[in-house]
Amino acid sequence: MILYDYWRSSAAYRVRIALALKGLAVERRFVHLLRDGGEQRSAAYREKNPQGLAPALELDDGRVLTQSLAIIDYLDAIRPQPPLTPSHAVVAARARAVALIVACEIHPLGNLRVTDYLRRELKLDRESVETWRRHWITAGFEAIEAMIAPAPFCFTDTPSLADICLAPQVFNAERFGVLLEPYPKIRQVADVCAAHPAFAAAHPSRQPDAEPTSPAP
Ligand SMILES: N[C@@H](CCC(=O)N[C@@H](CS)C(=O)NCC(=O)O)C(=O)O
Repeated sequence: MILYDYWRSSAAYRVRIALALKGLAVERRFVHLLRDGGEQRSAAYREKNPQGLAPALELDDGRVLTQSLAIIDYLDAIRPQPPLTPSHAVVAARARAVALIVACEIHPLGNLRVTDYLRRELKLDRESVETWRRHWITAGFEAIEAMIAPAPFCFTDTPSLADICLAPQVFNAERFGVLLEPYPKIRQVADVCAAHPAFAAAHPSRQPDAEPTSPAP
């Protein structure tokens, strides 16, 4: 399998965590989100992912999967151990709810193409865009803080989809200046994730395409 990846893509980061948890090795191809107007927008990459977003996972037969949560569901199906969905139905629903808050209601509002649109088309200045981004992260984190019950992961003693989505979002939040002090449970889960080898291996700073000094998009 080939993962189309970018070190600082938090959606790709989710897939990297899932791959590491499952012990699945993949070939990596890097899609630079800022170079040449964004390699994700190139015709060649859109043949892989018509949305022009990272990540994408190309299977050995050439078929391509997109959307990080769908890719993670696929990995869970082909390699059931360790399971990423809690066995108890209510806990599973709660874990998925946290994952969906991150993936559907925080991340898309601060995504590169959205913030580009705010700047270029709606003429918002940089500070206004950063205020927008922090607003939606904060709204999501307030809800997640009220929902999770660290055990020591969000709901369970092993990582679930909730943790796989939350840890990369915490990385993003810190990158954009959202302080975690008001969210002690999120902080606690993030620290537990950071100490887990699969999460550590997937961290942006550990990726071959990492650029520690590049500016925030
Ligand atoms: N919902 C998608 C989101 C994918 C996504 O937005 N990826 C970002 C990086 S985290 C991206 O490629 N952004 C490029 C752009 O906005 O142009 C998923 O979970 O895979």
